[in-house]
Amino acid sequence: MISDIGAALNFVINKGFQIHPDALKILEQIDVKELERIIKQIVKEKERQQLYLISQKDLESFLGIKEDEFIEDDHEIIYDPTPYIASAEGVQGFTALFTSRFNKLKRIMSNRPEAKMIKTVSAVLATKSKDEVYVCGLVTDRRTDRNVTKITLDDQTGIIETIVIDEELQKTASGLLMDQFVMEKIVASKNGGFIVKDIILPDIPDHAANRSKTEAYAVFVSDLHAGSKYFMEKEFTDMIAWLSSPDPIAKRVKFVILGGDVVDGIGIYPNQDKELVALNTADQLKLLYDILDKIPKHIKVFIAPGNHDPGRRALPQPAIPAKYCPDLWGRKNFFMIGNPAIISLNSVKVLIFHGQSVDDIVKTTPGLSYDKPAKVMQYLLKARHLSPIYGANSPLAPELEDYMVIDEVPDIFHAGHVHVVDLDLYKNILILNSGAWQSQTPFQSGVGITPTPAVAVLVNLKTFKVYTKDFTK
Ligand code: D5M
Ligand code: FE
Ligand code: ZN
Repeated sequence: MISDIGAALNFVINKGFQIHPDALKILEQIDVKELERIIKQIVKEKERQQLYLISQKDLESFLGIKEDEFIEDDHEIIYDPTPYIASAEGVQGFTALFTSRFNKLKRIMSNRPEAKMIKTVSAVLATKSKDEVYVCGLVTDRRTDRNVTKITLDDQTGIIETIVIDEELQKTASGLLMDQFVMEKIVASKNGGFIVKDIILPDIPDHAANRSKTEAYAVFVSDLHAGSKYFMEKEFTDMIAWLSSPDPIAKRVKFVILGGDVVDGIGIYPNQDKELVALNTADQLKLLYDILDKIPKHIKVFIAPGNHDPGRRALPQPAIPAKYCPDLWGRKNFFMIGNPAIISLNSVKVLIFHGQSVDDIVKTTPGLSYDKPAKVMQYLLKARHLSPIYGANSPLAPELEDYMVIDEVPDIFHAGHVHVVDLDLYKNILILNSGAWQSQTPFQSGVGITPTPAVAVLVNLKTFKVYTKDFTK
Protein backbone atom coordinates (compact mmCIF):
# COMPACT_ATOMS: atom_id res chain seq x y z
CA MET A 1 0.00 0.00 0.00
CA ILE A 2 1.60 3.27 -1.13
CA SER A 3 -0.05 5.87 1.03
CA ASP A 4 2.61 8.55 1.30
CA ILE A 5 5.57 9.94 -0.57
CA GLY A 6 8.10 7.91 1.51
CA ALA A 7 6.40 4.67 0.61
CA ALA A 8 6.32 5.75 -3.04
CA LEU A 9 10.06 6.41 -2.95
CA ASN A 10 10.76 3.02 -1.35
CA PHE A 11 8.66 1.26 -3.92
CA VAL A 12 10.51 2.93 -6.79
CA ILE A 13 13.97 2.26 -5.31
CA ASN A 14 13.17 -1.37 -4.53
CA LYS A 15 12.24 -1.81 -8.17
CA GLY A 16 15.75 -0.65 -9.08
CA PHE A 17 14.82 2.86 -10.21
CA GLN A 18 16.32 6.24 -9.52
CA ILE A 19 14.11 9.27 -9.24
CA HIS A 20 15.20 12.82 -10.01
CA PRO A 21 14.54 15.38 -7.22
CA ASP A 22 12.45 17.52 -9.62
CA ALA A 23 10.28 14.50 -10.33
CA LEU A 24 9.85 14.00 -6.60
CA LYS A 25 8.54 17.56 -6.30
CA ILE A 26 5.80 16.72 -8.76
CA LEU A 27 4.94 13.52 -6.92
CA GLU A 28 4.53 15.48 -3.71
CA GLN A 29 1.70 17.44 -5.30
CA ILE A 30 -0.30 14.40 -6.29
CA ASP A 31 -3.30 13.39 -4.22
CA VAL A 32 -2.07 10.52 -2.00
CA LYS A 33 -5.14 8.55 -3.02
CA GLU A 34 -3.84 8.51 -6.60
CA LEU A 35 -0.17 7.95 -5.73
CA GLU A 36 -0.16 4.15 -5.81
CA ARG A 37 -1.93 3.91 -9.15
CA ILE A 38 0.31 6.53 -10.77
CA ILE A 39 3.60 5.15 -9.40
CA LYS A 40 2.81 1.61 -10.44
CA GLN A 41 1.84 2.68 -13.95
CA ILE A 42 5.00 4.73 -14.43
CA VAL A 43 7.21 1.93 -13.12
CA LYS A 44 5.52 -0.54 -15.44
CA GLU A 45 5.96 1.73 -18.44
CA LYS A 46 9.63 2.49 -17.68
CA GLU A 47 10.37 -1.22 -17.08
CA ARG A 48 8.96 -1.91 -20.49
CA GLN A 49 11.29 0.74 -21.93
CA GLN A 50 14.17 -0.63 -19.77
CA LEU A 51 14.99 2.90 -18.62
CA TYR A 52 15.62 3.17 -14.90
CA LEU A 53 15.65 6.90 -14.17
CA ILE A 54 12.33 8.64 -13.53
CA SER A 55 12.65 12.26 -14.57
CA GLN A 56 10.49 15.34 -14.24
CA LYS A 57 9.69 15.04 -17.94
CA ASP A 58 8.48 11.46 -17.49
CA LEU A 59 6.03 12.54 -14.84
CA GLU A 60 4.88 15.60 -16.74
CA SER A 61 4.17 13.68 -19.88
CA PHE A 62 2.57 10.81 -17.98
CA LEU A 63 0.31 13.14 -16.03
CA GLY A 64 -0.15 15.57 -18.88
CA ILE A 65 0.23 18.54 -16.57
CA LYS A 66 2.01 20.87 -18.92
CA GLU A 67 0.70 24.26 -17.90
CA ASP A 68 -0.06 25.20 -21.49
CA GLU A 69 -2.14 22.10 -22.19
CA PHE A 70 -5.38 23.17 -23.86
CA ILE A 71 -8.53 21.44 -22.71
CA GLU A 72 -11.87 22.40 -24.20
CA ASP A 73 -14.83 23.32 -22.02
CA ASP A 74 -17.59 23.85 -24.60
CA HIS A 75 -21.12 23.29 -23.49
CA GLU A 76 -24.60 23.58 -24.89
CA ILE A 77 -27.91 23.08 -23.13
CA ILE A 78 -29.69 21.02 -25.78
CA TYR A 79 -32.91 20.54 -23.88
CA ASP A 80 -34.19 22.00 -20.62
CA PRO A 81 -37.92 21.60 -19.80
CA THR A 82 -38.09 24.74 -17.64
CA PRO A 83 -39.47 27.16 -20.25
CA TYR A 84 -41.92 24.62 -21.72
CA ILE A 85 -43.67 23.53 -18.58
CA ALA A 86 -47.31 24.45 -18.97
CA SER A 87 -49.31 21.75 -17.21
CA ALA A 88 -52.66 21.46 -18.90
CA GLU A 89 -55.29 20.53 -16.36
CA GLY A 90 -57.50 17.46 -16.06
CA VAL A 91 -58.16 14.51 -18.34
CA GLN A 92 -57.75 16.66 -21.44
CA GLY A 93 -54.11 17.17 -20.44
CA PHE A 94 -53.38 13.50 -19.97
CA THR A 95 -55.01 12.62 -23.31
CA ALA A 96 -52.64 15.04 -25.02
CA LEU A 97 -49.68 13.65 -23.05
CA PHE A 98 -50.39 10.06 -24.11
CA THR A 99 -51.07 11.05 -27.72
CA SER A 100 -47.72 12.81 -27.76
CA ARG A 101 -46.03 9.78 -26.18
CA PHE A 102 -47.51 7.46 -28.79
CA ASN A 103 -46.64 9.69 -31.75
CA LYS A 104 -43.06 10.36 -30.62
CA LEU A 105 -42.34 6.70 -29.98
CA LYS A 106 -43.98 5.59 -33.20
CA ARG A 107 -41.67 7.96 -35.03
CA ILE A 108 -38.67 6.45 -33.23
CA MET A 109 -39.94 2.95 -34.04
CA SER A 110 -40.44 3.85 -37.71
CA ASN A 111 -36.68 3.79 -38.22
CA ARG A 112 -36.71 0.02 -37.77
CA PRO A 113 -37.12 -2.20 -40.85
CA GLU A 114 -40.21 -4.02 -39.51
CA ALA A 115 -42.01 -0.72 -39.13
CA LYS A 116 -42.98 -0.74 -42.81
CA MET A 117 -45.34 -3.59 -41.97
CA ILE A 118 -47.12 -1.82 -39.12
CA LYS A 119 -50.92 -1.87 -39.42
CA THR A 120 -53.27 0.16 -37.31
CA VAL A 121 -55.28 -1.69 -34.68
CA SER A 122 -58.56 -0.67 -36.35
CA ALA A 123 -57.36 -2.08 -39.70
CA VAL A 124 -56.24 -5.35 -38.09
CA LEU A 125 -59.56 -5.75 -36.31
CA ALA A 126 -61.51 -4.98 -39.49
CA THR A 127 -59.69 -7.19 -42.00
CA LYS A 128 -59.10 -10.33 -39.87
CA SER A 129 -56.27 -11.28 -42.25
CA LYS A 130 -54.48 -14.60 -41.61
CA ASP A 131 -51.05 -13.04 -42.34
CA GLU A 132 -48.50 -11.97 -39.76
CA VAL A 133 -48.74 -8.26 -39.12
CA TYR A 134 -47.12 -5.71 -36.84
CA VAL A 135 -49.07 -3.51 -34.50
CA CYS A 136 -47.79 -0.99 -32.00
CA GLY A 137 -49.28 0.86 -29.09
CA LEU A 138 -49.12 1.71 -25.42
CA VAL A 139 -49.61 -1.21 -23.03
CA THR A 140 -52.93 -0.62 -21.26
CA ASP A 141 -53.24 -4.01 -19.59
CA ARG A 142 -51.16 -7.06 -18.90
CA ARG A 143 -52.31 -10.14 -17.05
CA THR A 144 -51.24 -13.72 -16.75
CA ASP A 145 -53.74 -16.50 -16.24
CA ARG A 146 -53.26 -20.21 -16.78
CA ASN A 147 -49.90 -20.12 -18.58
CA VAL A 148 -50.82 -17.38 -21.03
CA THR A 149 -50.16 -13.66 -20.78
CA LYS A 150 -52.62 -11.23 -22.28
CA ILE A 151 -51.37 -7.86 -23.39
CA THR A 152 -53.69 -5.07 -24.44
CA LEU A 153 -52.39 -2.36 -26.74
CA ASP A 154 -53.91 1.02 -27.57
CA ASP A 155 -52.74 2.76 -30.76
CA GLN A 156 -55.25 5.65 -30.84
CA THR A 157 -57.26 3.92 -33.61
CA GLY A 158 -58.41 1.11 -31.33
CA ILE A 159 -57.61 -1.35 -28.61
CA ILE A 160 -56.43 -4.89 -29.25
CA GLU A 161 -55.99 -7.81 -26.87
CA THR A 162 -53.10 -10.09 -27.79
CA ILE A 163 -52.06 -13.43 -26.31
CA VAL A 164 -48.53 -14.56 -25.48
CA ILE A 165 -48.14 -18.33 -25.30
CA ASP A 166 -44.45 -18.89 -26.02
CA GLU A 167 -42.47 -19.26 -22.77
CA GLU A 168 -39.50 -17.08 -23.77
CA LEU A 169 -41.83 -14.34 -24.98
CA GLN A 170 -43.77 -14.53 -21.73
CA LYS A 171 -40.56 -13.59 -19.92
CA THR A 172 -40.28 -10.50 -22.12
CA ALA A 173 -43.96 -9.81 -21.57
CA SER A 174 -43.58 -10.03 -17.79
CA GLY A 175 -41.06 -7.19 -17.97
CA LEU A 176 -43.39 -4.85 -19.87
CA LEU A 177 -44.50 -1.76 -17.99
CA MET A 178 -47.93 -0.21 -18.03
CA ASP A 179 -48.22 2.65 -20.56
CA GLN A 180 -44.98 1.62 -22.23
CA PHE A 181 -44.77 1.71 -26.04
CA VAL A 182 -44.19 -1.63 -27.80
CA MET A 183 -44.48 -3.20 -31.22
CA GLU A 184 -45.78 -6.74 -31.58
CA LYS A 185 -45.71 -9.21 -34.42
CA ILE A 186 -49.08 -10.94 -34.27
CA VAL A 187 -51.08 -13.48 -36.20
CA ALA A 188 -54.82 -14.15 -36.05
CA SER A 189 -55.69 -17.57 -34.66
CA LYS A 190 -58.59 -19.75 -35.83
CA ASN A 191 -60.73 -18.84 -32.85
CA GLY A 192 -60.37 -15.14 -33.49
CA GLY A 193 -57.63 -14.25 -30.95
CA PHE A 194 -54.31 -12.65 -31.83
CA ILE A 195 -51.21 -14.66 -30.98
CA VAL A 196 -48.01 -12.71 -30.26
CA LYS A 197 -45.00 -13.93 -32.28
CA ASP A 198 -42.57 -11.22 -31.20
CA ILE A 199 -42.34 -8.25 -28.83
CA ILE A 200 -40.13 -5.38 -29.96
CA LEU A 201 -39.11 -2.33 -27.92
CA PRO A 202 -38.09 0.96 -29.57
CA ASP A 203 -34.53 0.49 -28.20
CA ILE A 204 -31.31 2.29 -29.12
CA PRO A 205 -30.11 1.95 -32.72
CA ASP A 206 -26.47 1.63 -33.74
CA HIS A 207 -25.13 5.15 -33.72
CA ALA A 208 -21.90 7.11 -33.85
CA ALA A 209 -20.55 8.01 -30.41
CA ASN A 210 -19.53 11.60 -29.69
CA ARG A 211 -16.27 12.17 -27.87
CA SER A 212 -14.34 15.21 -26.61
CA LYS A 213 -11.22 16.03 -28.64
CA THR A 214 -9.24 16.79 -25.50
CA GLU A 215 -9.09 14.98 -22.18
CA ALA A 216 -11.61 17.04 -20.26
CA TYR A 217 -13.19 15.42 -17.24
CA ALA A 218 -16.73 15.65 -15.96
CA VAL A 219 -17.59 14.90 -12.33
CA PHE A 220 -21.01 13.35 -11.72
CA VAL A 221 -22.68 13.60 -8.31
CA SER A 222 -26.24 13.60 -7.00
CA ASP A 223 -28.34 13.23 -3.85
CA LEU A 224 -26.38 15.54 -1.59
CA HIS A 225 -29.41 16.14 0.63
CA ALA A 226 -27.87 19.31 2.10
CA GLY A 227 -29.82 20.26 5.20
CA SER A 228 -30.25 16.63 6.28
CA LYS A 229 -28.55 15.38 9.43
CA TYR A 230 -27.15 12.66 7.22
CA PHE A 231 -25.62 14.97 4.59
CA MET A 232 -21.92 14.02 4.49
CA GLU A 233 -20.80 17.62 4.52
CA LYS A 234 -17.16 16.92 5.28
CA GLU A 235 -16.73 14.38 2.47
CA PHE A 236 -18.56 16.60 -0.02
CA THR A 237 -16.48 19.62 1.01
CA ASP A 238 -13.32 17.50 0.59
CA MET A 239 -14.43 16.58 -2.91
CA ILE A 240 -15.00 20.23 -3.80
CA ALA A 241 -11.59 21.13 -2.32
CA TRP A 242 -9.99 18.36 -4.40
CA LEU A 243 -11.16 20.20 -7.55
CA SER A 244 -8.66 22.97 -6.73
CA SER A 245 -5.79 20.56 -6.04
CA PRO A 246 -2.84 20.00 -8.37
CA ASP A 247 -3.98 16.42 -8.94
CA PRO A 248 -3.65 15.88 -12.70
CA ILE A 249 -7.25 14.68 -13.02
CA ALA A 250 -8.63 17.54 -10.92
CA LYS A 251 -6.76 19.97 -13.19
CA ARG A 252 -8.61 18.60 -16.17
CA VAL A 253 -12.09 18.75 -14.63
CA LYS A 254 -14.10 21.19 -16.72
CA PHE A 255 -17.62 20.18 -15.71
CA VAL A 256 -19.49 19.20 -12.55
CA ILE A 257 -23.01 17.78 -12.82
CA LEU A 258 -25.41 17.68 -9.87
CA GLY A 259 -28.22 15.28 -10.69
CA GLY A 260 -30.89 16.25 -8.17
CA ASP A 261 -31.79 15.98 -4.48
CA VAL A 262 -29.23 18.71 -3.89
CA VAL A 263 -31.09 19.60 -0.69
CA ASP A 264 -33.22 17.45 1.60
CA GLY A 265 -36.25 19.74 1.26
CA ILE A 266 -39.09 20.42 3.65
CA GLY A 267 -42.10 18.17 4.27
CA ILE A 268 -40.96 15.56 1.75
CA TYR A 269 -41.72 12.68 4.14
CA PRO A 270 -43.48 12.43 7.53
CA ASN A 271 -41.53 13.79 10.53
CA GLN A 272 -38.70 14.93 8.28
CA ASP A 273 -37.99 17.94 10.52
CA LYS A 274 -36.48 15.60 13.12
CA GLU A 275 -33.82 14.64 10.58
CA LEU A 276 -32.94 18.16 9.42
CA VAL A 277 -30.22 20.58 10.45
CA ALA A 278 -31.55 23.39 8.25
CA LEU A 279 -35.29 23.93 8.62
CA ASN A 280 -36.19 25.94 5.55
CA THR A 281 -35.50 25.77 1.83
CA ALA A 282 -33.46 28.97 1.69
CA ASP A 283 -31.18 27.85 4.55
CA GLN A 284 -30.64 24.46 2.97
CA LEU A 285 -29.73 26.01 -0.39
CA LYS A 286 -27.44 28.52 1.35
CA LEU A 287 -25.62 25.63 3.04
CA LEU A 288 -25.19 24.05 -0.38
CA TYR A 289 -24.17 27.30 -2.07
CA ASP A 290 -21.47 28.04 0.50
CA ILE A 291 -19.79 24.74 -0.41
CA LEU A 292 -20.31 25.00 -4.17
CA ASP A 293 -18.91 28.53 -4.00
CA LYS A 294 -15.44 26.95 -3.57
CA ILE A 295 -15.58 25.35 -7.01
CA PRO A 296 -12.97 27.06 -9.22
CA LYS A 297 -14.58 29.59 -11.57
CA HIS A 298 -13.23 27.87 -14.69
CA ILE A 299 -15.37 24.78 -13.98
CA LYS A 300 -18.93 24.76 -15.35
CA VAL A 301 -21.52 23.46 -12.90
CA PHE A 302 -24.92 22.11 -13.98
CA ILE A 303 -27.59 21.80 -11.29
CA ALA A 304 -30.77 19.78 -11.88
CA PRO A 305 -33.53 19.10 -9.32
CA GLY A 306 -34.78 15.85 -7.79
CA ASN A 307 -37.84 14.90 -5.77
CA HIS A 308 -36.46 16.58 -2.62
CA ASP A 309 -35.76 19.94 -4.27
CA PRO A 310 -38.03 22.98 -4.46
CA GLY A 311 -40.00 23.73 -7.63
CA ARG A 312 -42.62 21.15 -8.38
CA ARG A 313 -42.76 17.46 -7.62
CA ALA A 314 -44.27 16.14 -10.88
CA LEU A 315 -42.11 15.28 -13.87
CA PRO A 316 -40.77 17.04 -15.85
CA GLN A 317 -39.45 19.35 -13.14
CA PRO A 318 -38.39 22.96 -13.76
CA ALA A 319 -35.03 24.25 -12.55
CA ILE A 320 -34.82 25.10 -8.82
CA PRO A 321 -36.53 28.53 -8.69
CA ALA A 322 -34.24 31.55 -8.31
CA LYS A 323 -36.31 33.00 -5.46
CA TYR A 324 -34.98 30.41 -2.99
CA CYS A 325 -31.36 31.05 -3.82
CA PRO A 326 -30.52 33.95 -6.14
CA ASP A 327 -26.80 33.22 -5.60
CA LEU A 328 -27.02 29.90 -7.44
CA TRP A 329 -28.61 31.64 -10.43
CA GLY A 330 -26.23 34.56 -10.22
CA ARG A 331 -23.01 32.64 -10.73
CA LYS A 332 -21.69 32.86 -14.28
CA ASN A 333 -20.31 29.32 -14.23
CA PHE A 334 -23.47 27.77 -12.72
CA PHE A 335 -26.27 26.54 -14.97
CA MET A 336 -29.65 25.81 -13.41
CA ILE A 337 -31.52 23.21 -15.47
CA GLY A 338 -34.68 21.11 -15.15
CA ASN A 339 -35.21 17.38 -14.80
CA PRO A 340 -34.78 15.70 -17.25
CA ALA A 341 -32.31 17.72 -19.32
CA ILE A 342 -29.84 17.09 -22.13
CA ILE A 343 -26.57 18.95 -22.30
CA SER A 344 -23.59 18.67 -24.57
CA LEU A 345 -20.12 18.78 -23.00
CA ASN A 346 -17.40 19.07 -25.67
CA SER A 347 -19.90 17.39 -28.06
CA VAL A 348 -20.62 14.53 -25.63
CA LYS A 349 -24.39 14.35 -25.16
CA VAL A 350 -25.38 13.86 -21.54
CA LEU A 351 -28.93 12.93 -20.54
CA ILE A 352 -29.52 13.95 -16.93
CA PHE A 353 -32.49 12.48 -15.10
CA HIS A 354 -32.85 12.29 -11.33
CA GLY A 355 -34.28 8.78 -11.58
CA GLN A 356 -37.62 8.88 -9.72
CA SER A 357 -39.13 6.15 -11.92
CA VAL A 358 -36.47 3.62 -10.89
CA ASP A 359 -38.52 2.97 -7.74
CA ASP A 360 -41.67 2.11 -9.68
CA ILE A 361 -39.84 -0.12 -12.12
CA VAL A 362 -37.90 -2.05 -9.46
CA LYS A 363 -41.16 -2.70 -7.64
CA THR A 364 -43.02 -4.07 -10.68
CA THR A 365 -40.35 -5.85 -12.72
CA PRO A 366 -38.93 -9.28 -11.92
CA GLY A 367 -35.13 -9.43 -11.96
CA LEU A 368 -34.49 -5.74 -11.23
CA SER A 369 -33.25 -4.46 -7.88
CA TYR A 370 -32.25 -1.30 -6.00
CA ASP A 371 -28.60 -2.32 -5.81
CA LYS A 372 -28.28 -2.46 -9.63
CA PRO A 373 -29.84 0.81 -10.84
CA ALA A 374 -27.81 0.75 -14.07
CA LYS A 375 -29.86 -2.26 -15.20
CA VAL A 376 -33.05 -0.29 -14.63
CA MET A 377 -31.57 2.64 -16.55
CA GLN A 378 -30.75 0.29 -19.42
CA TYR A 379 -34.40 -0.75 -19.38
CA LEU A 380 -35.43 2.91 -19.69
CA LEU A 381 -33.15 3.32 -22.70
CA LYS A 382 -34.73 0.30 -24.39
CA ALA A 383 -38.20 1.68 -23.66
CA ARG A 384 -36.96 5.10 -24.90
CA HIS A 385 -38.88 6.62 -22.00
CA LEU A 386 -37.73 7.93 -18.62
CA SER A 387 -40.93 7.31 -16.68
CA PRO A 388 -43.32 4.97 -18.48
CA ILE A 389 -45.70 4.02 -15.66
CA TYR A 390 -48.45 6.55 -15.09
CA GLY A 391 -50.06 6.70 -11.67
CA ALA A 392 -47.24 5.10 -9.69
CA ASN A 393 -45.03 6.87 -7.14
CA SER A 394 -43.32 9.23 -9.54
CA PRO A 395 -46.03 11.67 -10.58
CA LEU A 396 -46.22 12.88 -14.18
CA ALA A 397 -47.59 16.31 -15.01
CA PRO A 398 -50.26 16.54 -17.71
CA GLU A 399 -48.07 18.36 -20.22
CA LEU A 400 -49.23 18.71 -23.83
CA GLU A 401 -46.04 17.06 -24.99
CA ASP A 402 -44.36 14.03 -23.42
CA TYR A 403 -40.93 15.38 -22.49
CA MET A 404 -40.01 12.08 -20.83
CA VAL A 405 -39.60 10.30 -24.19
CA ILE A 406 -35.90 9.70 -24.90
CA ASP A 407 -35.90 11.37 -28.33
CA GLU A 408 -32.17 11.84 -28.66
CA VAL A 409 -29.66 9.05 -28.19
CA PRO A 410 -27.26 10.22 -25.48
CA ASP A 411 -23.58 9.32 -25.00
CA ILE A 412 -23.91 9.38 -21.22
CA PHE A 413 -27.07 8.65 -19.24
CA HIS A 414 -26.76 10.04 -15.72
CA ALA A 415 -29.22 9.31 -12.91
CA GLY A 416 -29.17 9.20 -9.12
CA HIS A 417 -32.04 8.84 -6.65
CA VAL A 418 -31.38 5.30 -5.36
CA HIS A 419 -28.10 6.36 -3.68
CA VAL A 420 -26.05 3.51 -5.16
CA VAL A 421 -23.11 4.07 -7.52
CA ASP A 422 -23.48 1.80 -10.51
CA LEU A 423 -22.00 1.81 -14.02
CA ASP A 424 -22.74 0.02 -17.24
CA LEU A 425 -22.24 0.37 -20.97
CA TYR A 426 -25.14 -0.20 -23.34
CA LYS A 427 -24.84 0.30 -27.10
CA ASN A 428 -22.00 2.76 -26.63
CA ILE A 429 -23.93 4.69 -23.98
CA LEU A 430 -22.23 5.09 -20.63
CA ILE A 431 -24.89 4.44 -18.00
CA LEU A 432 -23.97 6.05 -14.73
CA ASN A 433 -25.72 6.25 -11.38
CA SER A 434 -23.93 8.71 -9.16
CA GLY A 435 -24.83 7.45 -5.69
CA ALA A 436 -25.22 9.99 -2.88
CA TRP A 437 -23.52 12.23 -0.32
CA GLN A 438 -25.95 11.24 2.39
CA SER A 439 -25.29 8.34 4.75
CA GLN A 440 -27.93 5.68 5.28
CA THR A 441 -31.10 7.17 6.74
CA PRO A 442 -33.27 5.30 9.27
CA PHE A 443 -35.90 4.94 6.54
CA GLN A 444 -33.42 3.37 4.15
CA SER A 445 -32.12 0.94 6.75
CA GLY A 446 -35.74 -0.01 7.45
CA VAL A 447 -36.42 -0.92 3.84
CA GLY A 448 -33.00 -2.46 3.20
CA ILE A 449 -31.49 0.20 0.92
CA THR A 450 -27.71 0.23 1.44
CA PRO A 451 -26.26 3.38 -0.11
CA THR A 452 -22.69 3.77 -1.40
CA PRO A 453 -22.20 7.41 -0.40
CA ALA A 454 -19.38 9.94 -0.86
CA VAL A 455 -18.05 8.49 -4.11
CA ALA A 456 -17.51 10.88 -7.01
CA VAL A 457 -17.80 9.47 -10.53
CA LEU A 458 -15.25 11.00 -12.93
CA VAL A 459 -15.45 10.53 -16.67
CA ASN A 460 -12.71 11.30 -19.17
CA LEU A 461 -14.80 12.71 -22.00
CA LYS A 462 -12.22 11.77 -24.63
CA THR A 463 -11.47 8.16 -23.68
CA PHE A 464 -14.69 7.47 -21.74
CA LYS A 465 -12.59 5.89 -19.00
CA VAL A 466 -14.50 6.14 -15.73
CA TYR A 467 -12.92 6.60 -12.31
CA THR A 468 -14.68 6.43 -8.97
CA LYS A 469 -13.10 8.42 -6.19
CA ASP A 470 -14.10 7.49 -2.67
CA PHE A 471 -14.01 10.41 -0.23
CA THR A 472 -14.72 8.32 2.86
CA LYS A 473 -11.13 7.05 2.82
O1 D5M B 1 -34.77 8.35 -2.33
C1 D5M B 1 -33.75 7.47 -1.96
C2 D5M B 1 -34.21 6.06 -2.16
O2 D5M B 1 -35.04 5.67 -1.04
C3 D5M B 1 -35.07 5.86 -3.38
O3 D5M B 1 -34.83 4.58 -3.92
C4 D5M B 1 -36.48 5.90 -2.87
C5 D5M B 1 -36.35 5.41 -1.48
N1 D5M B 1 -37.29 6.11 -0.61
C6 D5M B 1 -37.00 7.17 0.16
N2 D5M B 1 -38.08 7.59 0.86
C7 D5M B 1 -39.08 6.75 0.52
C8 D5M B 1 -40.46 6.63 0.91
N3 D5M B 1 -41.02 7.44 1.81
N4 D5M B 1 -41.16 5.64 0.36
C9 D5M B 1 -40.62 4.79 -0.53
N5 D5M B 1 -39.33 4.86 -0.92
C10 D5M B 1 -38.57 5.82 -0.42
P1 D5M B 1 -34.79 9.91 -2.02
O4 D5M B 1 -35.40 10.52 -3.21
O5 D5M B 1 -33.39 10.34 -1.80
O6 D5M B 1 -35.62 10.08 -0.80
FE1 FE C 1 -31.97 11.19 -2.94
ZN1 ZN D 1 -34.45 11.20 -4.97
